[in-house]
Amino acid sequence: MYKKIILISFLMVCLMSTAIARTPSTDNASVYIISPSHGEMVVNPVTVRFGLKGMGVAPAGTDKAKTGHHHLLIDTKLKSMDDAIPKDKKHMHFGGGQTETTLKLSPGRHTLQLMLGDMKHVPHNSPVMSQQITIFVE
Ligand SMILES: [Cu+2]
Repeated sequence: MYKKIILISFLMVCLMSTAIARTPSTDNASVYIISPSHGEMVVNPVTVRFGLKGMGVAPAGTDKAKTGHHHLLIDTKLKSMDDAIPKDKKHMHFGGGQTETTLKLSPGRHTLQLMLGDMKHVPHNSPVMSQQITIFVE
């Protein structure tokens, strides 16, 4: 019984320490998609421009307060704010500090959302993310 309580306490401390480890964002931080705009009809290749206020852009791995790098979520939403952002076709990382990208998307409806991540690709506390916008590709 005691062993169980100790184990559960230990696991809770582990969970709390990962939450504490998240990098703080600034109160006035906001990230937004400059273009395209919500509801816009676009043609390939689609250039997406990233906007950031209240914090700075720094390449991945840079240990500097109030900075992060952009992530573009395509047709998906982030499931966890406590883990590193996945790296795949739907979760693009701009670890070089890029502030725009050019995509080739299949014709039809797509969603885009920007998410700032810290030097280890983990969302800040509180998370800095844009509205999810919908675009239509011809
Ligand atoms: Cu990243």
